[in-house]
Amino acid sequence: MKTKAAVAWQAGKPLTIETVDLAGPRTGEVMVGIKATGICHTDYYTLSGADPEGAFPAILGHEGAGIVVEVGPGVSSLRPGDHVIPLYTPECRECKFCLSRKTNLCQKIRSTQGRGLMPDGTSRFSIDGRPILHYMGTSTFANHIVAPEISLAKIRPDAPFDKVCYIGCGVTTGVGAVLFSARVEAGANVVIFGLGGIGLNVAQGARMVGANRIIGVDLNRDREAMARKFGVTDFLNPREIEAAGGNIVDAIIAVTDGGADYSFECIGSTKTMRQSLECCHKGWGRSIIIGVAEAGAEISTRPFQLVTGRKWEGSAFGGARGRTDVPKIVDWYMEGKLRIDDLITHTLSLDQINHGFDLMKRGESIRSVVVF
Ligand code: NAD
Ligand code: DAO
Ligand code: ZN
Ligand code: ZN
Repeated sequence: MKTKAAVAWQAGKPLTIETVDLAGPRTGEVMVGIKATGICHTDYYTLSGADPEGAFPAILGHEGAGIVVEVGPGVSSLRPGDHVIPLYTPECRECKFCLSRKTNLCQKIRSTQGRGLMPDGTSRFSIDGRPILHYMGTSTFANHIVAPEISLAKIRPDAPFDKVCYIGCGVTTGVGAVLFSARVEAGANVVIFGLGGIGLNVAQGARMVGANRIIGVDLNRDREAMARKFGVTDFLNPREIEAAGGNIVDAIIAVTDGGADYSFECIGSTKTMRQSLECCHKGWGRSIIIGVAEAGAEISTRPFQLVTGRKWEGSAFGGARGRTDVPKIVDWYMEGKLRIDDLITHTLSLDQINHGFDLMKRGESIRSVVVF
């Protein structure tokens, strides 16, 4: 079939809207009509050329929601009409990683997904016979996609696509990091570095579990009002603290009577990753790295920070097992336990998608959503 998509032809160039050929689903695959997609920092990271796995031409996008149109042979858990959220972290429930119960990083289709291909090593997208690569197993900047069954979470049919698409990455990454990766307990002191599309969701996750102080750190003072709405109790701007002769780590240690029980780095800077570890409480504080740093970057600290009980960890897709946990997160939103609407600051059409990237680069949006 023919469908419309925003195609990334090469790194650093704007996307162009094209009519794309999409081949039907093969064994274990499902065709989905995408109804809405968020634009995430990671799409920009790949488009900029900084992503070592980034390959072109490709159809980016990994934060979508839509409706099953057709299922291929052997598909048993989905049928046409089901509402779904595509998963860049699949859940096969049978690989060593899934069976370990220690990680959400299913590896069943990792090697082909990382090369922009379906599990059989080919692409379903093409233009004039030239293959166009998939992206993160999702490619939600296309009006229709084909994805593996294990990369689709079935969600309730009354959830609005233009809001719950954000659960495909940002909401789950932030809220999940608190609930599934760190398992923050009520009464804990939480520090969040970076109050953007991910950090604000860490904040609402921390509020959900009954954290005590939720300290938000951001250079952009405009983020304070929104952060307070999402649970941040204290806002710290490192530039203002430095201008007054202090430093952010000492400021956090002072506010928390010794340091954070949990800190979350939601920026992707190795400098703030170090601060995120060193602001942790001696003996037990845990620093969870969510931000993705530039390729080849390295982190450092004095090893004595670890000897004295601070822990450095990471979280991908919030530690969520997508097919199991994403439907629950959609329920939490529908039950009013999570807020999404305020975070979606811009709603755009597909042909405005490059404007969505510009808003994100200028720090003017939290989330832009493209509606098909
Ligand atoms: P964003 O741009 O919306 O937010 C980043 C925030 O950090 C902004 O508010 C900015 O003002 C602030 N900031 C920048 N430099 C700072 C500094 N030195 N000190 C304090 N604040 C600073 O980005 P986002 O969409 O929230 O994504 C954050 C990171 O998370 C990115 O690196 C992204 O690639 C990554 N990410 C990780 C996962 C995962 O599963 N681990 C998933 C999605 C995104
Ligand atoms: O299993 O090796 C692997 C890759 C897992 C990918 C997890 C991606 C998390 C960070 C990237 C940001 C996603 C939007
Ligand atoms: Zn994302
Ligand atoms: Zn698996």
